[in-house]
Amino acid sequence: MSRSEQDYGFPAPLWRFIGRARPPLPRWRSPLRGPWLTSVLGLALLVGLPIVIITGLLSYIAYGPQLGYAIPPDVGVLKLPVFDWPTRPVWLYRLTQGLHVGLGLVLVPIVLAKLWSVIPKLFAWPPVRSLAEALERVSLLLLVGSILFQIVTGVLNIQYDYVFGFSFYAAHYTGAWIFIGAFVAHVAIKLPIMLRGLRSRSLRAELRTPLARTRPEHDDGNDLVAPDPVPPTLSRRGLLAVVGGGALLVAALVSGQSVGGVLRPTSFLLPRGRTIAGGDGGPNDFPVNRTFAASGIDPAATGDGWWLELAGGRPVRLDRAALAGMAQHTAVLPIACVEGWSTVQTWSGVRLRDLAALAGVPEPAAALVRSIEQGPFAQAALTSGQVLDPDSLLALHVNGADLSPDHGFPARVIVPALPGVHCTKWVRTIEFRSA
Ligand SMILES: Nc1nc2c(c(=O)[nH]1)N[C@H]1C(S)=C(S)[C@@H](COP(=O)(O)O)O[C@H]1N2
Ligand SMILES: [Mo]
Repeated sequence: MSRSEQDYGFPAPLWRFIGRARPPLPRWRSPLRGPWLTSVLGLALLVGLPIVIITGLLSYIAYGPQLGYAIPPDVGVLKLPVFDWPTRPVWLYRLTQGLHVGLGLVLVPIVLAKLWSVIPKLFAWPPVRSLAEALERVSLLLLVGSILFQIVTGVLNIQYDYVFGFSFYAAHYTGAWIFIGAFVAHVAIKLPIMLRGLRSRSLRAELRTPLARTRPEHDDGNDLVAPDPVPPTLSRRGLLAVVGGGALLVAALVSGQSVGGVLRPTSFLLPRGRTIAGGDGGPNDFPVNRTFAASGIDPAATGDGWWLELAGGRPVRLDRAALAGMAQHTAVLPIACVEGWSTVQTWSGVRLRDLAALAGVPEPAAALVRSIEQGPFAQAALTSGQVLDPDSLLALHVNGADLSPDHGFPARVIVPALPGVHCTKWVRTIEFRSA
């Protein structure tokens, strides 16, 4: 027991009894644990996690929940004040979602190191010593449980490994709010302790301290410093190098899927970062999420008999030749998937606003796009601003060639800054809604 009995107002005999009743809990004896180390790791997370939180919430808003087709469809009391997701800059969702997934992964080694640094507290005896401490420990249970839950569900989702029997979106969104609440409470409680911890040692001096001169930290009464430390086998700077190196390694292994270019082939570990549609270096040779074969669409449905239906105003039917006969527009736009990967290509086709005008709804309040495909990606909603942007297309071509079946032939939606999941492929119907 690292604290004196007077601290908690227990009568001395009771305190001695509690001490003797201690079960054989593991004793944590690393000489590296202490308030300074925990504070340094905490500071890194205090800077990084808010970015992951905010970009995650922005992703929910980017789905356009106000249009009624977002996932999760119903978030109950966890509603956010939403706004129409802009179409400029065109790389907005690429940036926010690349950061959410990429930084989220990069922080995993730091989260694990932080948990390692505070693990003695999990085994502190007695487990609670006051009501305030009991409340704090419940909030820590929520904090640690929710961040591990967010990491596990997030990683499984970007690996397309839906081993859990619940909706990823609903679970990750709910988990996010539990984490946000616990995180805010934790920062409020610990900020002064963290600042004191940071001031207790000099980072520069620590980075110059080799193993031979590594000594345990001064105990600030927070149960982190081992009462009976073993000799160090690693210096504190060595530990920071392992953790920082781990974060950098993750960055090197995942950033290629969002940054692209020469870094694309480095995105090992991620299923869509390196995969390419044809592998032939041709115009359609860029990452594909769901192949035509996987969509289960009958190939006959996308052949010569295919037509596009415009609804909501004057009903119009257009076959591919009719669409190709309309004014064509070309735009260089990213597809940015919610799973973090993105790819920038040169798309050509008919402007969505021209199709809206043709249908007699030149100023639509929204548009609902339906695919030939059935299932969760069968429909997506667009805001007025997304329909009217001059670069918003029903694309027929990519990089000068016909879209390949995998990329949505005969026609797909591509809209600047729109989450990839709403860039519907194998389009059947566009319904323009009046105000
Ligand atoms: N009809 C249909 N459209 C779709 C999909 C799909 O599975 N079916 N996948 C969406 C997703 S999740 C993304 S990120 C983009 C880009 O995926 P792609 O590479 O499969 O085209 O297309 C979107 N459009
Ligand atoms: Mo996606």
